[in-house]
Amino acid sequence: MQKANSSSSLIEQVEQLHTLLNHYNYQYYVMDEPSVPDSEYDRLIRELIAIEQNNPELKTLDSPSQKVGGEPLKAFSQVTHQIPMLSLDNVFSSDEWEAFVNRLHDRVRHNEKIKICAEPKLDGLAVSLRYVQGVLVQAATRGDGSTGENITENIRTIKSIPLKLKGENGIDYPEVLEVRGEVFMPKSSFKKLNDTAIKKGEKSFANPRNAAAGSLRQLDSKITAQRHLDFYAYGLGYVGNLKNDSKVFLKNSHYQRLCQIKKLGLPMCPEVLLLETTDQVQEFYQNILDKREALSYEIDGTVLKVDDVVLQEKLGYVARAPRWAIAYKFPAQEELTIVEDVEFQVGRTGAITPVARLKPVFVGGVTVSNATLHNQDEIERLGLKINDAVIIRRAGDVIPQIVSVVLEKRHSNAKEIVFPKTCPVCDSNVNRNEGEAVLRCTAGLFCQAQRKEAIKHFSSRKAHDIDGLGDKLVEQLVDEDLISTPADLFKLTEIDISSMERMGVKSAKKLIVAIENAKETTLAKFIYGLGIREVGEATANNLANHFCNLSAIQTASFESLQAVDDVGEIVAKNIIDFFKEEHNLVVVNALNEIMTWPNIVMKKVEELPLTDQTFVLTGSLSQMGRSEAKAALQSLGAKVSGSISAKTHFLVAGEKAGSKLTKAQNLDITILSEEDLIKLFAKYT
Ligand code: D41
Repeated sequence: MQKANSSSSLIEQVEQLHTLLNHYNYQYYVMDEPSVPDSEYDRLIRELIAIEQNNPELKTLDSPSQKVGGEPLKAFSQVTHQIPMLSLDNVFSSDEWEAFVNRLHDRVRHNEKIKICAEPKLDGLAVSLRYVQGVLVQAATRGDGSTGENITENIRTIKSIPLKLKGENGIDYPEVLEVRGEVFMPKSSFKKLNDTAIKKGEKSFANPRNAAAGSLRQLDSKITAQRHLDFYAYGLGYVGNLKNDSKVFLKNSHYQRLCQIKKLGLPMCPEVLLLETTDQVQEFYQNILDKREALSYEIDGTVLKVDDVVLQEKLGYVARAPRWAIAYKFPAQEELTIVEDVEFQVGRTGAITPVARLKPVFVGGVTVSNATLHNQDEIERLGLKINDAVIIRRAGDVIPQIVSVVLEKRHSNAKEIVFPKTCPVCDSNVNRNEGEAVLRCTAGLFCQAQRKEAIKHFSSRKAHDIDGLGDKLVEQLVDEDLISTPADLFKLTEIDISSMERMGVKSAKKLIVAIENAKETTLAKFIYGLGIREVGEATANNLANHFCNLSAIQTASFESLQAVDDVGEIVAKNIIDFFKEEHNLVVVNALNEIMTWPNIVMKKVEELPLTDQTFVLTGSLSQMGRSEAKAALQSLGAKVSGSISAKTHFLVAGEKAGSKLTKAQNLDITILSEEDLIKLFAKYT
């Protein structure tokens, strides 16, 4: 019915929001298969709430804004929560957090410090566990907050949830005790579950939360039992009839309550901390954010609770969320955006990579406008077309990925992605090697794009480290035909360089000096700098240590190459193919004339002091970079690995070393400080 003071377009907008949100809710809660990222859902619900606040007549009882969770599934019996399960409001920035704190102080006229119980926000499912006389009698999902589903049988399969509490009935715990917490699927179990599903050609889950939900909603608890779910308690529900004085159990500190629940045998998240003041929250938030990738379970923020239970009661509730608690969420790792175009980039080795140009979107803390699509197979897997709405994900330092296409948002302007028939840069033939997913330009250094990339690689920090030769300058120099191979760099004159855009005489002079200095190098850097496919720093080092001179590497047989550490059939073939190519030989020979490396016959690898010793580096080093330390170790014959195993001999632990340090300690691996490492270098060099 039309209201006098709401425009019909506003009513339409609200109706559209209802339809969309109800649909997304159904997908999320009933099907355990979200169709859009949480951030998109949050944006729409906030939009709806804002309209409702300004136009109360549009707020109906069945509005999605009035819902706490999902409708209960029909197949499980229903459970009415004796005390409703509340929801949490969100904040997304330090400003919003401070506004929350100010409201706390205003409301309670509390000028003293407010203690905060700080918890990670687990990305799982809220459940309520009911213990009567210490025995687990019922477990329910949150459902809509008042009524949930009876999932007792499924919960019983979770190993960390005790079927019987520790301690004595009526003394250590009350007659009736409801514990609330989050059921979640550890990252490792999630990965295993999805890997198996993919192998069997079955559908995989979008994230550990959906996998946990899907596993808890199994009507057959045998399936749940195979899913390896876990649980952390975060609060209490109904508590009744303690024989002595119920206050004995109910300490007035939320944190201490959690500790007490833990004593009864229920797990509590080890990251939970009691903070003395609200000022410490920002630091907690940052620490948890830094640890996020290393944690064994998925989290999407922190939950901050007024610790004092008396104060909690004074603060009370708004709608169905407490005023004394808030979720301070991390920036979303998944967002919705549009693929505006797909372009093809040619890399150093000729690989033609499709790159999606995105409508810029803020995700995982940065603005993203490109995402690699890897290859044709990936595009087919996604079923992607130009102009599609996609979910983009950026987690930690990982490059942004397109997770999926939101098919229900596809319009008639969706366009097929057409792969180029020839190289998009030089128009030469392209081919796709058998067994490989990538398309390659066959022109090698004759292709302008490959030339540019080869020169950038040659002058990069880990190769010849030519300071002042940025990517843009390389591109200009190649475009102006002043250089076409790395060897040409050494023919450049001050005049050539200073004639480039944004290049003064001073920087040209500096660059000439840097190029001159780059002539002095090591064999390992030289090999690395050639940019042979799949020959990275470590392999280049191994090749240099093994063969000791360039011509030995150039003429090595397929078999003798494979005698080198890290070199298998593929890398050996890449090396041979590289040196077979006439245009590469011209460059290598020219460079061989120009470059100098200590011409002493290098020591054979068996004679190096750290041969056969495996090192792992972790934490930050203050006196040198990690890659510098790695290269120095490798030059002494050591192997440097990325992960700790029983085969590791030494762990070099810098500042803020984390899980690797703990693991190394557990395995009794020798731990070296940065100082120890420097002493080691001093001893051998
Ligand atoms: O880790 C969580 N997901 C979490 C959820 C937590 N650590 N604490 C929570 N505390 C509450 C209150 C303050 C209402 C007892 C929660 C939730 N609620 C919650 N989970 C799902 C909806 C609400």
